Amino acid sequence: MEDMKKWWRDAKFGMFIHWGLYVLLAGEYKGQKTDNIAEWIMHDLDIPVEEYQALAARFNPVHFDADKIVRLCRDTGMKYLVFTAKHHDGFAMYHSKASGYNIVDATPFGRDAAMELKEACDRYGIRMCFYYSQAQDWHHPDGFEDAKPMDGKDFRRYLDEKCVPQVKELLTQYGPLGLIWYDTPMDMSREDCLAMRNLVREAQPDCLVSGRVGHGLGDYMTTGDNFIPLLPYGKDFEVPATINGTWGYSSGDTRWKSPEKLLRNLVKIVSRGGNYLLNIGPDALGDVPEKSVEALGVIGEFMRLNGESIYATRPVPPYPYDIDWGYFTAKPGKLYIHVFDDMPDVYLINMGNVPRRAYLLCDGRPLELRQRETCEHVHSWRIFLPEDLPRQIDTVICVEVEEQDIRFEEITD
Ligand code: H79
Repeated sequence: MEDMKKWWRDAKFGMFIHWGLYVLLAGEYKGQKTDNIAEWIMHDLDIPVEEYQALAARFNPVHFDADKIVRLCRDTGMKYLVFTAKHHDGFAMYHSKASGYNIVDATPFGRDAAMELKEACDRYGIRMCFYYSQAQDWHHPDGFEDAKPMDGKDFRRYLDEKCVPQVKELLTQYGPLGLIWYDTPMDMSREDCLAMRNLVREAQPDCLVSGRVGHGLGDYMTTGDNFIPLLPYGKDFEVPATINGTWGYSSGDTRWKSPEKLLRNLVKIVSRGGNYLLNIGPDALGDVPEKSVEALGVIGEFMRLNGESIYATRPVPPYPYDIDWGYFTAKPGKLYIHVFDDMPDVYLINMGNVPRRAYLLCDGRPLELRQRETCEHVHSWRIFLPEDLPRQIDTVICVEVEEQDIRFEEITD
């Protein structure tokens, strides 16, 4: 069990892809706009099932290029890809036999996007994973819809007819998967949640299950959307996050996070022991928004030079002082200091380790390291940064220490 989680724990960074019929509306229906996450438009604007499902006849994203998307994933330094096989709207973005309401049988596009992505993932060494909305289904009459009462609904019938067969299809039609990303378990019973987990275990024992299977039955904790734990959490966790203010493509959304902010989030999450699952939302033609491509390009550049300070790192115990200039990550015998501010030097106060040497990770340049020349902190060190520092959002210093584990001592008087 522990072994099956190693790839995921070391990966740190994954790509989420939200893509479905909702991209045709891009946040607007019959002149009405939604400010909410755009993949919720069917629910939020009360679009009747018959009207929404008619979108399928218009779905023809001729620019969709799985190879290009997976190259973007690889070039950003992301190690796994989670694709929305079925979101709450109930539409399958893969070739499903269990329901004709799918991308191959119900659209002029007629291609299995999931298969194309899986094949591209195999080419580039990326783990393919599927998102599947197991409780909410706004197309099937017996699925959950938000928190609406289930009176008169036969949830079991939905599970038997659609949900279980579809998850089985995903687990058998696409080869080995990294994980199944369940979402919003709503009021599902522990027994039903357990059955959804066991479905995965039986078909693919090495495939992980996200925290949102419900009742704490996942292989790791999934935080709230865009929520980052404050401290090292002590257990495996993943933060699903958007680059702007929506998961599914929205033409009006301008809430873009800067590349600096995204990189800071990645390092922050990794420093606290988690994974960052960052979303892109391709549009109705299958194109990834230019703003997203640009931002991911900046992160990719950082990762190419500094990936060692991210992948397979472990969190460091909390630093005993309140700093806002950066974060720490670690590997056995190595402390990585992520410096986001312009500073001439970095102090390591109350360090529990003996540093051997310090160097700039991006080019290997040695950095001057001195024991701090004051009497109040014996175990404190100062590292000098050169003036001709390469311009980076996050300057990473590697400090090699004599001990395996990185420690900071508590503050004493
Ligand atoms: O797939 C993405 C979201 O669609 C999904 N999880 C991520 C990964 C998600 N499902 N539910 N939620 C997120 C919480 C939804 C909250 C809201 Fe709403 C939906 C706020 C606005 C629209 C429901 C309707 C609550 C208020 C109005």
